Amino acid sequence: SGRKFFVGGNWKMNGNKDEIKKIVDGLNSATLNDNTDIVVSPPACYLEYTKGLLSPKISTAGQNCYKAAKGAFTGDLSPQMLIDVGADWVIIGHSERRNVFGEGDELIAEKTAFALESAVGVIACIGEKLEEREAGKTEEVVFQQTKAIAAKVTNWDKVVLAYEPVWAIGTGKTATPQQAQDVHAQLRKWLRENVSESVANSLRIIYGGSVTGGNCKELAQSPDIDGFLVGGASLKPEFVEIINARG
Ligand code: G2H
Repeated sequence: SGRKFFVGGNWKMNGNKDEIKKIVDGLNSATLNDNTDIVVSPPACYLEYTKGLLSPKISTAGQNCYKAAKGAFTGDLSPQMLIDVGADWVIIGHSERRNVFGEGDELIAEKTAFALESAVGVIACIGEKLEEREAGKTEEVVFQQTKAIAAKVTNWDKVVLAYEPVWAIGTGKTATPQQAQDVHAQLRKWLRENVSESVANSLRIIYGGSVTGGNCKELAQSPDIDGFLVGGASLKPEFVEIINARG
């Protein structure tokens, strides 16, 4: 496809200095595929510590940020702060931000635009809930989420789109390669019709939801799956197999 494989490790609200040191030692001593962009996303308070330990081959990402550089926004942080502690990326609109913290499409789109303007790459997350899939609304939901983001993005060079069906997140239920491929192909078609041919061809669309060392290789064969966003398994040694899933 010409699209460079991209694997992100979303540590969510896990880890402490001891555990992070062990995870990073494991990554630094592993043989990692040079044809993969690798990013890890520790809790924000450990971004600088993690960056300081990591091999320069691996980038870091925030798990969230706000849509302003600074100000009276207690408890939040800005893309400028992420850059200041060495992060190149930020995850925006993860299903836990949407569903636990109530973030909607509009806020997610505004955050995405502001992070990009601030020169932070964005891993923008979308995905349907189980009841939406069962009601046959998967495409409608992911198109609406993508449309909100697309309305505010002018340059897609530093965007990665993560398709994470909510029913597959942390549940041990992975989408089958065919289910994931189908949605990724539909998203690419949507981008072709609503953004541009070149964005449809170049944008990395990665899959997330219970990716493991055991299922990553088969998922990685699908032509429209350009990598993974990995939660639970990114805290474990098998993350290396996932990074190297394309071989
Ligand atoms: C989906 C994924 C990482 P997990 O949230 O973003 O987590 O791999 O644990 O399902």
